[in-house]
Amino acid sequence: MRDPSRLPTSPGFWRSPLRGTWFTSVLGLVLLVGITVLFVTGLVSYAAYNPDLSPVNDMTPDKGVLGFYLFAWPSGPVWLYRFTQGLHVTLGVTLVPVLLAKLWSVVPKLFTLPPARSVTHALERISLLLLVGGGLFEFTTGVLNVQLDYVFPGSFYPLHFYGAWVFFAAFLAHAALKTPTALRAVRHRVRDESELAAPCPDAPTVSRRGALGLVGGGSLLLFLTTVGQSLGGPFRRTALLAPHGTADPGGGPNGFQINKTAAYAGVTAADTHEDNWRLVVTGRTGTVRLSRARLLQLPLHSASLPIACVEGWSTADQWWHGVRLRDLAALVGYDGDPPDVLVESLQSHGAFRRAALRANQVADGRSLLALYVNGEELSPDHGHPARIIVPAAPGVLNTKWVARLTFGDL
Ligand code: HEM
Ligand SMILES: Nc1nc2c(c(=O)[nH]1)N[C@H]1C(S)=C(S)[C@@H](COP(=O)(O)O)O[C@H]1N2
Ligand SMILES: [Mo]
Repeated sequence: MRDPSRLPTSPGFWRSPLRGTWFTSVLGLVLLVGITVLFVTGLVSYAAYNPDLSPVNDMTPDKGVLGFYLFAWPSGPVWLYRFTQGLHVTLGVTLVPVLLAKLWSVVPKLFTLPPARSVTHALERISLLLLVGGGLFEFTTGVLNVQLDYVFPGSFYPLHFYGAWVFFAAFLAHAALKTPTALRAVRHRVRDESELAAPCPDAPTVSRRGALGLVGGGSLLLFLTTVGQSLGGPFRRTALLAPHGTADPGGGPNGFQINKTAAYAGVTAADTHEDNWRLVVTGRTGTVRLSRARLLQLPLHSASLPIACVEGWSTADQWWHGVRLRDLAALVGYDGDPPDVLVESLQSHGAFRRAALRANQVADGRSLLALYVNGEELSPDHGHPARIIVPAAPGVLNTKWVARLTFGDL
């Protein structure tokens, strides 16, 4: 028998007996559901930042019409962002083996020659380039951001956001073309009528079902070693693939995950000392400066709320104690309906040193300028002497080491 070819552009080069419409279709249908959920939860996460409220919240200021769907992020249920973003990150990590297997299953198609037989064929191949490139790009940027802690400082959000739209457009076109084939193949167990089936296959070393089992097993393993970071509490220890919380929070009331430490933020003990620290609150009736002692004379309230980071990790509910944001708004002339607020921290550099909260978040009685957590003073790394905590909001909006609150319509 003559060796058909040694070049990947020849169909004979590809020998795996696993390739065929059925195998590709099963993986494709899993991606169809999974990637749709990823796209929706991703857009939801962007909306949760309230980027249309103030430029300080917006990580992708050039979004233009892509911001058409933005809405006022609600302040309940308290676990809302914990759920949507935990789902986004956990599902993204879990789908990695499925994506890689899907690409492997169609790789002969990427090499076919001539590159384009007609204009239509050329357009189709360009859309496949955007699909494959976009898919790899979105999964890579997502995983790098979660795993490597801002490898691209400041620029991750626009890359991942614009990339998502390009990828999803190509994905929709592909899904529209292939879903009928995929459903037929899975229903009638069609196997090898496709060009994907190797013309001279090697002897099988694993069945197609066995190969799917391996992919599923890989996904399950990734799921089990990731999901704990979104459950928090004792489950965090099972999140072997979650390198975050490298600053050891220790035990006790402040013993939950830390994002950026006080040292990282350049916030010193002198800055936060009672003698030096004042909370500056500005509003309709002017500015008041409150010492910690003065703050403690205001009515104190409690709320059980989680911290849920964009990176996918979250904590179980912590018990926060402090001054309600709406009471602080009332101090500067907003009785009744409080407006938006711009929150600024002592931190002088870094993306998350300030954030804007919407009126609906300020009005929620569970939104606090917290001074205590779980019955103890905030530790330096959790934002001593005072931090924001808002129900259902992404961690980014829970500014630590607060120095200044400016109430008014933003
Ligand atoms: C990240 C997502 C995806 C990527 C990167 C991807 C990539 C590809 C590529 C490059 C091809 C070969 C080009 C062609 O035959 O026209 C292909 C074929 C195919 N895809 Fe996808 N795909 C994805 C998602 C999906 C989804 C969601 C479905 C199901 C609705 C699907 C079902 C199929 C089917 C049925 C084929 C043809 C198989 C055959 O020719 O026998 N794919 N895919
Ligand atoms: N000033 C300031 N506040 C901040 C941040 C920051 O970098 N600087 N990080 C935010 C992010 S991204 C998260 S997830 C939460 C984490 O809070 P924790 O470290 O107390 O768990 O703090 C938020 N508050
Ligand atoms: Mo975060």
